[in-house]
Amino acid sequence: MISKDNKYDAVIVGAGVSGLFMFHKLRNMGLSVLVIEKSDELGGTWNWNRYPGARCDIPSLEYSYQFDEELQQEWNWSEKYSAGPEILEYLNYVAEKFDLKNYINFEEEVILAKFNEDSCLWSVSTNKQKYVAKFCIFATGCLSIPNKPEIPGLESFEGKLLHTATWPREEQNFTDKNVAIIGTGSSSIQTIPEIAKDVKNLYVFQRTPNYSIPSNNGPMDKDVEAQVKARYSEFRKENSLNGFGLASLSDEAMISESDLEEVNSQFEKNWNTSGLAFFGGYADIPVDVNSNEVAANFVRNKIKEIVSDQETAEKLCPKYHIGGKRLCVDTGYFQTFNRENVHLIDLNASPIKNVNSKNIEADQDYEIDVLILATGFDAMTGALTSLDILGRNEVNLKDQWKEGAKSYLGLGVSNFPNLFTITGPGSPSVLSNMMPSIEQHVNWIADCIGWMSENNKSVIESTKIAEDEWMELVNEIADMTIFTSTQSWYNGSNIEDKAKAFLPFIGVPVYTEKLEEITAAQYQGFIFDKSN
Ligand code: N01
Repeated sequence: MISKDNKYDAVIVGAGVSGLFMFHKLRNMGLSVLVIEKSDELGGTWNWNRYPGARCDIPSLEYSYQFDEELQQEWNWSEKYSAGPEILEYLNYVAEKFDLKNYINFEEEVILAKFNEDSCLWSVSTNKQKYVAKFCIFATGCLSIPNKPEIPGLESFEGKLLHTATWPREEQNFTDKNVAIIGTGSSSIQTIPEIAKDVKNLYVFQRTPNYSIPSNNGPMDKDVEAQVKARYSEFRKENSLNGFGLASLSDEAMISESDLEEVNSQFEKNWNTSGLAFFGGYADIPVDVNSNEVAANFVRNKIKEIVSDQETAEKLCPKYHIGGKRLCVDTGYFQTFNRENVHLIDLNASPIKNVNSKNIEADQDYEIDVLILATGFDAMTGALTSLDILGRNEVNLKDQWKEGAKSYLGLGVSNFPNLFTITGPGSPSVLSNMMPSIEQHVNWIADCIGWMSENNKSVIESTKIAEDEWMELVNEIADMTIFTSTQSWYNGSNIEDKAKAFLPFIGVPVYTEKLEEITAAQYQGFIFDKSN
């Protein structure tokens, strides 16, 4: 299948969850396909984010491929929430089972993709060679370009500098070390309890606190697993009908219509069982600020119950709407602040003045051996704007998106014919269970390419008008929720100079309905074989 003249029907960028399945689909259709992967290993997110405690906060039985019945029956997860290494093992198993690995060019980085308007082909240049392909598919993930903020003096630090999103493969020994961590998002919340066990001192530099729900993780309940496996496709279907595409806790119950005592006792149950699904525990938490405040307050009270020192507890209590920033799921995060070797530094009260060769200057000097940046990602667009993608008239995608990313369905972009993005901006992606959302996009792209072939179409492109209207809808829906009320990576606020635009489509079932309607109307909003 590897082409001798470097010409392919499709080039796929990235060998993570989406790239692997995309390759499998297109190869089964008889297309010649190449996958290009920057790393020397497959796995995407799960290959890069190897920090201690890395774990999927979506239950294992949901965070897995559903495209192959035999696969979903034969694979057994060891825990309710899988740890990063087990997910990586799973992805390698999938690659082995479906013979995917031999068609991936590892340690190769795409630096330029350019559409040729005469030939209607993409030329894809890497750090090693150049390829030509009819379709160029970006399977580069939503959270893959690390955010490395400007921190004064960081370059003069002489100790070990780590980033959670590019964690080294070798085990890090923190025994008796003084360690600082900057950032308190999901990655940090997962890694802090693990690192705190070994270090001499852990200094947590927090700018904004986060809401976090206990994972209540444990070994996989074999009865639950058997029940799910006995009706896996129905289970998946049911989940796809819930707003975030996840197994839901409740139906349509509203806090605004419920007795507060009952709500709090229900929250108590949810706190002990639910993880992320806590947010969907009542249908009005995402949309009604008063109901949201009831849920937020419940979590704040839990933090104050768990953390002994009330000054620290107060600092750990978020003030914004719950869910405004991505909700976190933890294993003993707040409890960790009861350890004597863990210290919380509130950057709002005392910002970092400077990082020196061996210390951080804030309210006082903190001598450190290791500095961990847990500062997140250039989310949703970073992987597409960190290289040059040139479409019609050599327009660069990063310039086209300067005022805010616009995409049609998160799948196609005007001026970029035959280019597809998997879980691109404007699709549920990060506000859904990524696994089924990825499969939905991969299936759609494969079907679309198949339809084009059957109907003698060679070039597909979304129209600007369809794209504009789609992004208006994305924002209209988001404005009905609490998601736009907070500065977050959902709207680009975490990256200096990035256009502030809310990018995920909220609501898996509505998205699916619209996608199906558009497809049934012969890909309404896309044009085929446009003359140049
Ligand atoms: O990144 P984040 P993350 N000075 O952006 C702080 C997914 N994920 O890697 O909020 C000081 O959430 C920043 O502060 P603020 C999940 O979707 C999934 O933790 O901007 N602090 C924030 O506290 C998640 O949401 C899993 O004020 C600075 C932190 O750094 C997403 O990845 C596991 C700063 C960044 O938090 C990202 O999570 C882990 C500065 N200059 C992650 N700049 C799963 O389980 C930034 N910060 C699947």
